[in-house]
Amino acid sequence: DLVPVRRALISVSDKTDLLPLAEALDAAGVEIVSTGGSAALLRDAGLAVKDVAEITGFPESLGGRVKTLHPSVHAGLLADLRLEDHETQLDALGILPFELVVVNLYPFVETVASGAVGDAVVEQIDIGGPAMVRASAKNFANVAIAVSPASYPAIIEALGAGGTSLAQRRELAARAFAHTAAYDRAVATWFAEETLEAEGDLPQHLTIKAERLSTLRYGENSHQRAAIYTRAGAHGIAQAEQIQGKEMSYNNYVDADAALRAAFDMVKPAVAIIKHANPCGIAVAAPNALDPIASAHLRAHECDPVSAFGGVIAANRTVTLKMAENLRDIFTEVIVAPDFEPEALEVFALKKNLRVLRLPADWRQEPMDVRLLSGGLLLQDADRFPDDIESVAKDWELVSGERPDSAEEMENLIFAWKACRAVKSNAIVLAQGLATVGIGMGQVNRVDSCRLAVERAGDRAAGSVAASDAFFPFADGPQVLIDAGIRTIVQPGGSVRDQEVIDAARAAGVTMFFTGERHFFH
Ligand code: 93A
Repeated sequence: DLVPVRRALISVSDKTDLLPLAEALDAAGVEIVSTGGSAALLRDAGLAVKDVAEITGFPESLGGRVKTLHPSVHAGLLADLRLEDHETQLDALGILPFELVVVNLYPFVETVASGAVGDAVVEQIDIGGPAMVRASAKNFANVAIAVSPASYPAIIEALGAGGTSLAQRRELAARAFAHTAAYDRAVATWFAEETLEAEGDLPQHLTIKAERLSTLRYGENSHQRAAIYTRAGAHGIAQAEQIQGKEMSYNNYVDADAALRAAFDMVKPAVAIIKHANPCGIAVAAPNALDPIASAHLRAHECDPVSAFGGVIAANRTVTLKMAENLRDIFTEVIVAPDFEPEALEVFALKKNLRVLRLPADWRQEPMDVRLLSGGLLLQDADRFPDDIESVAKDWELVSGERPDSAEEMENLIFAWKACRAVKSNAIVLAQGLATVGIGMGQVNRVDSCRLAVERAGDRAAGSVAASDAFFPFADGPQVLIDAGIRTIVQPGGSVRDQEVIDAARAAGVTMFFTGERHFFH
């Protein structure tokens, strides 16, 4: 079953180790037939090569799309010389058979990985190559097909042994079909994704690749195993640098991410303090504050100093010495920020247990949210505010009372509305001067969230603005806010009882806006 090699067809994109193979073929007296680039390389090395065009009598055309797609090539690959009839027909057609085919395909996967799109990728879909590979592999009784430089040494060895063996050709054929199958799968995947992307759709298939970064002491509770995983190319909390402190826990990571969500929704210097994934204070720096981030922290802390004990803090600016000093006597689990003044780190160094995390330089909110379910998962666009929320807010529907007369009032209302997104539903946020003063979170009815927010705010409720993450189903919730002296309420609107809610606001002379957009967070 040895098939001596008399004629070889070479057409490769990856030209690694081609020369030693071609030299061995040449030395063994094998005739080499080859395509444009491959032929040029071999000729440059001084080897005798015949152009495919000489065999086909047809020039390489259409910018290379048609090179080897010709019966003179394919009859030479597919003829089964165990059959007398095939041999006679080849003779009659004046076609010579190939006993060795060396082909690897256009670098499709590499082209996609390089970031190419559209026609540039389509042009890298090899048609003639796979046709030759599959033809030769089907005809393994007569032809040896090499799709990878890794197969060359065994072929060189076979030349010396008088030809390729059936076992060798069969193994090469199996690899060849695996190669073209993988190639077509890559093409199909690209098409599917490109099409969905073009239609603005979510992906049909989802592969989330993550590598274990480290095991954690335990999970949410001490009897649960846990580890943190990092996704390649991501720039999130998982990639943050821990500068000091005890090992990060599972809950620390969850809370740190929640804190970032709240702090980075704000454009001005802002701080969020989180407990159990919920904010107990979010604030922007006071106007004209000498040390804006320190000011933001103190104001966030004042919202609920009791709950802030053992909190997780995120700042959206470099943490200053002043802020570090203010934190000296406040028990804090974690602080995460884009950076820290060296002097701030010196102060933190005295608090050995405090975990200090520096964000990756290109930290950004994830564009998508994933949540595991039993038997599947949920994927959604991340909940975002428009970058131009100030101009969007100009179009909020005023359903009761007067439009706030100062820009500061409006800014405060937008602040409360944004802060709502970081609070677990049902969320009610009371704010004054760009700082939360009362937060009602995670209640299963909205009126309880209103009561909680008002209770937390105490005498600060009067004169504050309120934001609700979703519409009020009844007038009872807004009534709690109104009775506490809140003058302005922002909410999505859209309840069947909107009119009752509007009437309650109007009766109290309270300003109410409908945003038309909900910000549930579960
Ligand atoms: O454009 S093709 O699909 N049409 C063909 O007829 C054809 N024949 C060989 N691509 C074709 N090839 C591919 O060209 C081979 O699979 C190989 O990857 C490449 C080698 O081209 P060159 O020898 O010019 O570098």
